[in-house]
Amino acid sequence: MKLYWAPRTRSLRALWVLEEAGVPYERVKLDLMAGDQKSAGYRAINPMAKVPALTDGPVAVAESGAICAYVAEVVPQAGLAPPLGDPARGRYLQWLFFSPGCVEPAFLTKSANIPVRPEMASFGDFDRVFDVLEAAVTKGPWLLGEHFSAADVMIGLDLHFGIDIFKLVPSRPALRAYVDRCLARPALQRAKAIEAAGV
Ligand SMILES: N[C@@H](CCC(=O)N[C@@H](CS)C(=O)NCC(=O)O)C(=O)O
Repeated sequence: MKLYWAPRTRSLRALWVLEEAGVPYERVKLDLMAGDQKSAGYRAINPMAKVPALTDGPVAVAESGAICAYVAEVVPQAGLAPPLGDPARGRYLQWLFFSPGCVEPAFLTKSANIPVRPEMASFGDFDRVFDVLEAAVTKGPWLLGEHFSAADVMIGLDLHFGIDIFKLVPSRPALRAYVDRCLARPALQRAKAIEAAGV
């Protein structure tokens, strides 16, 4: 697999899931300031001209959530997704989609101060999103209980960024503890080290 990425972006999700998968992969760093993401060659991989994107032989997949799902599927031995037929797969898919479907628009509308009508917004309202996540991670250690999954990569980084970086989400004890469990994972530490080294 080949990961197209850039430091300090949503690429960290892809780096983390690949480090969790524990298989070799190649990294291709894009210089976003130089506009590498807008080249015709890269647009053939991700027509949105954004990072991250992943190729795997003839396969190309963009969107960080889809990359997490793809890696979990092609490296089943890493146990990053409940298999088809496992009842936990319902919640796994729910939390994977919750990140782009609910958390991202909640962050965007909050930070841009855009008023939304809860019954019209995909995410309801900001507080509801984080109340629901708080309930989901309170028992722990992971969203699916004892089983760490690719959904924790998406939601864990959403909460890390929302609390620690953007400072949009109040640091409630259960959310803080969950983020700390994520930050303690060696694979996330390796991903952050790769990001810091920029290679
Ligand atoms: N929905 C996409 C969002 C990707 C995205 O927004 N990438 C940003 C960096 S975090 C980017 O490539 N920005 C460069 C640009 O738009 O030129 C995903 O989750 O992968």
